[in-house]
Amino acid sequence: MSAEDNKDEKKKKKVGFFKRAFGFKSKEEKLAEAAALKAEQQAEVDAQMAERMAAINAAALKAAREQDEAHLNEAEKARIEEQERKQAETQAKEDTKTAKRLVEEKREREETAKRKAEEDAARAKEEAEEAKRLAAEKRDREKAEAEEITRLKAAEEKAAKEAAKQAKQASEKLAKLEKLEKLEKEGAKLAKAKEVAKEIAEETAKLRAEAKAAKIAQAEEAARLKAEREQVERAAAKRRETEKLAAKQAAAEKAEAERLSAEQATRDEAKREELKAQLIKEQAEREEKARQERKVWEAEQAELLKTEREQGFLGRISKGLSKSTTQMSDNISAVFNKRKLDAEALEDLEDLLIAADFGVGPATRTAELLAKDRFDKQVTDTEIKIALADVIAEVLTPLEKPIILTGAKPEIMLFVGVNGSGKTTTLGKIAKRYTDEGKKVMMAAGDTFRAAAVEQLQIWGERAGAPVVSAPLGADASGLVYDAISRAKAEDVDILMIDTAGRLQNRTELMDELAKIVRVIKKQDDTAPHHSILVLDATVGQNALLQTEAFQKTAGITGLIMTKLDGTAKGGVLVALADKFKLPIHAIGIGERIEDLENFSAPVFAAALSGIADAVVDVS
Ligand SMILES: Nc1nc2c(ncn2[C@@H]2O[C@H](COP(=O)(O)OP(=O)(O)OP(=O)(O)O)[C@@H](O)[C@H]2O)c(=O)[nH]1
Ligand SMILES: [Mg+2]
Repeated sequence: MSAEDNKDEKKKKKVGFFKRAFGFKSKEEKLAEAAALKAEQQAEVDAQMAERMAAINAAALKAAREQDEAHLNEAEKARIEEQERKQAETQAKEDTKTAKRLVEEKREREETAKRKAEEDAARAKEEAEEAKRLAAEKRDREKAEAEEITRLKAAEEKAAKEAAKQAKQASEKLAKLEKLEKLEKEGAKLAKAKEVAKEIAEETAKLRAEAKAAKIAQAEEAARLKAEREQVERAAAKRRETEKLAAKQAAAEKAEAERLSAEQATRDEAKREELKAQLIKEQAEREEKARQERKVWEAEQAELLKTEREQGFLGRISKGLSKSTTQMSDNISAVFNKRKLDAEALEDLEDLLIAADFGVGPATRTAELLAKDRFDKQVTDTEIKIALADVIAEVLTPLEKPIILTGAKPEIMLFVGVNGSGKTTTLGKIAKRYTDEGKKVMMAAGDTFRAAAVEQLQIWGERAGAPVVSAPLGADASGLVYDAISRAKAEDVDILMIDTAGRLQNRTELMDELAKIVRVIKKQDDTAPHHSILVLDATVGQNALLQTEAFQKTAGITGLIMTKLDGTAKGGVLVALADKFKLPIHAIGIGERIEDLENFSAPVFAAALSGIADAVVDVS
C-alpha cells in the first residue's frame, strides 16, 4: 500500500470514528469535534502544500545559488577592483602631487642657491674691483705723498744749500770786510779808501742784514717746510691707521656676515629637514588614513556581501518584483482566504489573474490546476499562490535561456524596442558583464535620432570599458552600423553591441528604417545579427504583446529582456508573452544600477511573482 493510500485509509477511519461519536455527544461537543476534524484536514492540505513548496524551493534555491554565486562573485570582484582602481588612482594623484611639490621645492631651492651664488660672485667681483680701485687710489695717494715729501725734502735741501751759499757769500764778504777793516786799521791812508771802506762797511752791514734776513727767512721756510712735511707724514700715518682700522672692521664685518650666513644656512637646512619630516609624516598619515578607510570599506563590503548572500538572489528578485507581487497577493488574499473553491470562485480567480496581465491561457490553467484537486473544497490564499507558481514555472521554464554566444567574430547583438524601454541601459549592463569576462566589446550608437543618445551610450561605454562608434545627430543609422561592423572586424572585436533608436511599433517609416539596419548588417555577415534582442518595459503591460509581434516581424527577434520589473505591478505580462510567443527570455531588469540585471530563472521568477518567495526562503 502506498503512503497516499495509507493516508486515505487513516482519514476514512477517522471520519468513521467522528461519525460514530457524533450520535452520543452534545451539540457543542459535536461542533468541536467537527472543527477538530476540519483542522486535521487542513493540516494535511498544508503538509501537501509544504511538499510542493519544498520542490519549488529546491529549484529556486539551486538557480538562486548558481546565479547568486556567479553574479555576486563577479559583481563583488568588479566592485572591489573598481574601488582598488579608484584608490590607486587617488594615491597615484597624491603621489604625483607630492612628487611635483618636492620637485618644485627642490627647483626653488636650487634656484635660490644659484641666485645666492650669483649674488655672492657679483658681490665678490664688486668687492675685488673696489679693493683694486682702493689699492690703486692708495698707491696713487702714497706716490703723491712720497713725491710731495721728496719735493719738500728737495726744497729743504735747496733752501739749506741756498742758506749755506749765502752764508758762504756772507762769510766771504765778511772776510773781505775784515780784510778791508784790517787795511783800514793798518792805517789806510786814502780818504777814498775810507769812503770805499765806509761804503763797504755800509754794504757789509746791508749784506749782513740781508744775510741775516735771508738766514731767518730760510730758517723759517725750512721750518715751514718741515712742519708741512711732518703734517703730511702725520696725515699719511693717520690715514694708514684709519685704513688699517677700516680693513680690520671690514674683516670683522665680513666674518660676521659669513657667520650669519652660515647660521642662516644651518637654519634653512634645519627648516628643510623639518619640512621633509613633515611631508613624510603627512604622507604616512595619509597612507594610514587610506588604510583605515579601506579597512572600513572592506568591512562594509563584507557586510554588504553577507547581507546580499543572506538575502540571496531570490530575495533580490522578490524585492524587485514586490509591486507586482504585493498587488496580486493582496487581491488573492482578499478574495480567497478560506473560501470554498466553487465555479464562481474559479471565475473570480481567472478574472483576477487576467487583470494582473497573466493572459487568458495561464489564468485558465491555474484555475484548472486548482480545480483538479481542490474543487468544492476550502482553499487558502497560499494554495492559490502555489498553484499559480506551478503554472508560471511550467510556462516559463522552457524559455529560460541566457544569451549564448555563437562564437562568431564579431558576434553582433542588436537591441531594439520602443522609446524608453531600457535598450541603452540594458546594453550597457550586458556590455559590462562581457568586458568583466575579458571580452573585447564595442558599442555602436545606432540611435542617431535622439539628442544626447550618443552621450548616454558613451557613459555606459566608459563604465564597461568599451569604445563607442558614433555618427553626428541625424546621420543615417544604417550607414553608422555598416561602419561599426567594419571597424569591429578591423579591430578584432569579440562582441559588437548595436543600440538603436526607440520606435513605436506602429510608426511604419521607423520600422522600415530598422528593417534597413538589419539588411545592412546581413550584407556584412549573412548570419548576423546573431542576437536580435527586444527590450520590453514591463510597465506597459498588455501593450508588450503588440510590440513583440511587430518587432518580431521587422527584426526577427531572438530573445527578450524585460526591464523595470522593479517599478510595476504588471510583471504578470511576461507570463502572457511567454505563453503567446514562446520567445527565449534572457534576463530581467530590476533597477537602474549596473548590477540590476539578472539572468532569467523561471522557478525563481515564479516563486517571487506569485508571492511565495518568503515561504520558500523560510523553508530553506
Ligand atoms: N527602474 C528601472 N529603470 C530602468 C530599468 N532599465 C532602464 N531603466 C530606466 O529607464 C529609462 C530609459 O532607459 P534607456 O536605457 O534610456 O531606454 P532606451 O530604450 O534606450 O530609450 P530610448 O533610447 O529613448 O528609446 C532610464 O531612466 C533607465 O535608467 C530597470 O530595469 N528598472
Ligand atoms: Mg537609448
